[in-house]
Amino acid sequence: MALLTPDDLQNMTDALVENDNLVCTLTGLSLDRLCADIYKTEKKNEKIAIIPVTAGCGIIGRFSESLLFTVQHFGMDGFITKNTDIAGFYEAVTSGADIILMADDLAFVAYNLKSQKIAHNQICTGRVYAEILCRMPTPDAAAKEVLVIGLGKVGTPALETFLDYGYSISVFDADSRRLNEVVGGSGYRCPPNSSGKIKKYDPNAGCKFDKIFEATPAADTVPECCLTNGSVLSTPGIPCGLSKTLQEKYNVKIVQEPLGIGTLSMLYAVFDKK
Ligand code: NAI
Ligand code: PYL
Ligand code: MG
Repeated sequence: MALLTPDDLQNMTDALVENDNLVCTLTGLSLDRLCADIYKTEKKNEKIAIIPVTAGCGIIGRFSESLLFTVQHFGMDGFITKNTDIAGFYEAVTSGADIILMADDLAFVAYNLKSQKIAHNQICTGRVYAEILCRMPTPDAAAKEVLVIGLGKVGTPALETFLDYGYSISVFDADSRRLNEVVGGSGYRCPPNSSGKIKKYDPNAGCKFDKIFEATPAADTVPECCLTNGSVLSTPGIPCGLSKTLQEKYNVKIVQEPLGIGTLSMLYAVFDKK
């Protein structure tokens, strides 16, 4: 998994606030209302413990602080444990935490200690960034078309969401084996390609997309030929897959933030049902 750096998180607080406003403009729902509606859950004064983890590449500067900002920005009660790792887990439980957030190099999870619900960052991130596109009003209800670039652990759960909403999905991944797996509807976590709803993106076909989802660790993955004026790009991928030049040329609206949106999605995934 591509690991965040302290630099990635430098402007995270501003980015979360700006993206919350943009999502509200695009979908009519603030990020927390959107997540409540996705999972049909609600927050109920849960106490959220954030445990810094030293395993693997260790503590990432601004990581725990960014999680705490997210929790508090959306009106929840949170704290960072003074201890790390197992001692931090003990501290969280004995301090009365209801939910813990913790990440090593392979997994970032939210765990509800009372209900035992668990959520994974990659799945919840893919879901919420896809839901943002699905919940935007589409002028022509029949034209449910989306381009998905990057079919890894974040992009694949997004496909399930697009299929649930009845989208026709054009897909691209630099790894041709992965691309073929997804189009064939087999392989790791691949949703079945029901009724040929998932097809390979053909850059020579001249298709333009109002809605684009990107989840890769590479830059410049969004080609000019897929853009139209006012396209919306929903992208958890770091760095951004669209150059500044193309963003300005096509007036692209970009939903992108390095950590908070996915974290909020994880928290609502483990809250209790409404
Ligand atoms: P992954 O490694 O599972 O999947 C990435 C996919 O992108 C792979 O299938 C790879 O073949 C493909 N890819 C790489 N370069 C490409 C290119 N130039 N063109 C097209 N496809 C390309 O990674 P994962 O976990 O799905 O993460 C994707 C990105 O999302 C990473 O940048 C990661 O840091 C970021 N991320 C962001 C989060 C957020 O909250 N903003 C949360 C989780 C991940
Ligand atoms: C959750 C992010 C999104 C992108 N890459 C993922 C990542 O950076 N994971 C590693 C998180 C490690 C956190 C570190 C700490 O500070 O507690 N162990
Ligand atoms: Mg990218």
